[in-house]
Amino acid sequence: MLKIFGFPLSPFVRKAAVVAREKGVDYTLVAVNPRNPAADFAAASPFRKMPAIQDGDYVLSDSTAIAAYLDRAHPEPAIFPEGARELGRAIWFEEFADTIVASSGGKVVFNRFVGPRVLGMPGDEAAAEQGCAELQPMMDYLESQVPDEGWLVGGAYSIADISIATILKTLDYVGACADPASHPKTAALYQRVLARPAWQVVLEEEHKVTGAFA
Ligand SMILES: N[C@@H](CCC(=O)N[C@@H](CS)C(=O)NCC(=O)O)C(=O)O
Repeated sequence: MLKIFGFPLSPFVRKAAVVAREKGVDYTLVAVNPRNPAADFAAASPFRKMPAIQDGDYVLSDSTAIAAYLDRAHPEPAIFPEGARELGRAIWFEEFADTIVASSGGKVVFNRFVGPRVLGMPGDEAAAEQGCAELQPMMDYLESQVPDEGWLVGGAYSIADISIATILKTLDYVGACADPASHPKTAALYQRVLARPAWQVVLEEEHKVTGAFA
């Protein structure tokens, strides 16, 4: 069975898990400690980043690489769009979520949740505040891009929706998610994504783990 190495609070680990579930691929989530990596995790992730996967004799790290691998290995349902313009735009939203939003959001999540609740170390509130301020124009941009209904790119659910929803879910742990009052289209898209059956399964498994730190 496919192994996904990681901790479910991570937006990137959740992305890999959701892509697998959307495709009906069964997997085991294997908890990791990047500071003291087990041999199988270290072999799959050369720089100790999560997620990584082990699929038989094949190993791979990075959520974007894993999503692309799973999409090609299990083509139905496709999560990367076919058309050139749609593919480009879907990957843009994935990169926007993974690099731009995650960079600022990480300051909030680390200092208000991971540090104090998971690692037992005090958070840096000034850094968290800075992250919150940086997030505002990103949320405004997102709100300008989300359609009134349906999905972000080309009318079909894709890696774009998955990537945006997974970073919003992690931000939700610190209440830094899209405010329905000020970003209603983003908030509605987020709820549409979370209502999908694959997400429901992933989130139920996740809350069993993260509930211990709530
Ligand atoms: N671009 C990578 C980012 C992976 C990443 O930074 N993961 C974080 C968790 S959210 C991690 O492994 N942090 C542990 C560490 O850096 O030691 C991806 O999409 O998988």
